[in-house]
Amino acid sequence: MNTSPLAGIKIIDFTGVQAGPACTQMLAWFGADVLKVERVTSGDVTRHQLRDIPGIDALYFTMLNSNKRSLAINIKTPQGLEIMEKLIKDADILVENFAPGAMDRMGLSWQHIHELNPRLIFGSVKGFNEQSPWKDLKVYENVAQCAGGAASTTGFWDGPPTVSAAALGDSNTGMHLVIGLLTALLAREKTGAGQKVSVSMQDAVINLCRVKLRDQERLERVGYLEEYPQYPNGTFGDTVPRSGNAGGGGQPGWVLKCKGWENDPNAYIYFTIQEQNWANTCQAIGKPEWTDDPAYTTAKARQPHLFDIFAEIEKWLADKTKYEAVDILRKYEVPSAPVLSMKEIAHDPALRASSTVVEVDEEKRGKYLTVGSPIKFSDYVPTITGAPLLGEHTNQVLTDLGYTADQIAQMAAAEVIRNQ
Ligand code: CAO
Repeated sequence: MNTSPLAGIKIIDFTGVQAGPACTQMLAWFGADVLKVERVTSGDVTRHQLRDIPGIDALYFTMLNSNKRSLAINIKTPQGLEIMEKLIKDADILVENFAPGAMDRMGLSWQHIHELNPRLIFGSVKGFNEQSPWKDLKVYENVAQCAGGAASTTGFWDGPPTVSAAALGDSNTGMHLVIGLLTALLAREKTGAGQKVSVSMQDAVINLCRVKLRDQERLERVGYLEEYPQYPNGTFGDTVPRSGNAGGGGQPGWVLKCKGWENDPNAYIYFTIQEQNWANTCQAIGKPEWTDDPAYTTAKARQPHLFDIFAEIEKWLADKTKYEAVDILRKYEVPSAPVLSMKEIAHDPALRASSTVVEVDEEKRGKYLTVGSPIKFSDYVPTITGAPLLGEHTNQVLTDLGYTADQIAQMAAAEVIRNQ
């Protein structure tokens, strides 16, 4: 019980910003020994971005680098490269997400890494895959959301393409890489060999936008999408339009106003009309007469006046808070949820109890909130610790590699390394 599933797996975390760090952080939560290798000058750029306390590593960094150790070395020096090569020879996984070509320029091509340690699994994140005409581009979150089809299909039809607040380009790509790395670890059990695992941000976004690709195919075949607000009175072009808050599957849904919406931007619920639950839904919203009315009984009959139905439900919601409404709807098995603000999520006792949101106490920063593992195991509970200071573990790592105190001091003086 509570044996770390990845105990003994050594990971070199040569990543920055969000996509790579999100991947290695999750592996650290699962018990891997994750060593973050950073620039001596200032480390991962997120240490300094959007700081809320002067001189203290930003939350952007701490929320993506918990449970890791930090080694600060200049790989562009012969000694720095030598240290990295020693680490590679002894590691199970190396993960990087630098700009295209940066690894090669540092003398760390996949071919060289594979020669140094044929068992090592090499994880790599780039904006675009190797076949892409844009494979040389540097990419951040929203660039990937736009190139992956998410932006063109998000937002309202009369507004511009819209990006999501969810990190579909960054953390999502990191999660895809986690799956790839664990799969390669299993494969290594059989073959003894490591391999390169690549995930591009565009591909990872497309994977999450699969229902929109489904809709493109349907649109090309029949010329309309019956679950979209544009149906039946609006017009369809030749590409999947933005559909506001419409449900993405076969269950129509919409964001509906609740009591207090005039002053509270989040006094809304998401309401889903589940095909097989229509009779219950009518009971729940005080419209039992709709149950057998031919204008309402089937999904097809409801479709042309779906927004009139939602308007009626909003009348029912007018004197109910979002929580009261959901409490009623749950009794009738209507799929619904309150629209939660980040403030509500931050202070939600249930999310704390499940360790989905956790409080960490760090020596310098003090207490702060961060995310915990969304993956729950029956035999393992991850413990979320703080993030390392830049170079906090440099001395320890170099000593373990066999360097003497004198050598470490010389390297620190020459700025080959940085230690605390
Ligand atoms: N020692 C010496 N040099 C180091 C080093 C170390 N420990 N760590 C990094 N560097 C160097 C790199 O070699 C690179 O040098 P060159 O430019 O001379 O080759 C340099 O630091 C900067 O690399 P970078 O990739 O971190 O930074 P960037 O500003 O050029 O690009 C980003 C940032 C995110 C756009 C780019 O890394 C990228 O496109 N990555 C792939 C996609 C990705 O993961 N993006 C998501 C990031 S989350 O939004």
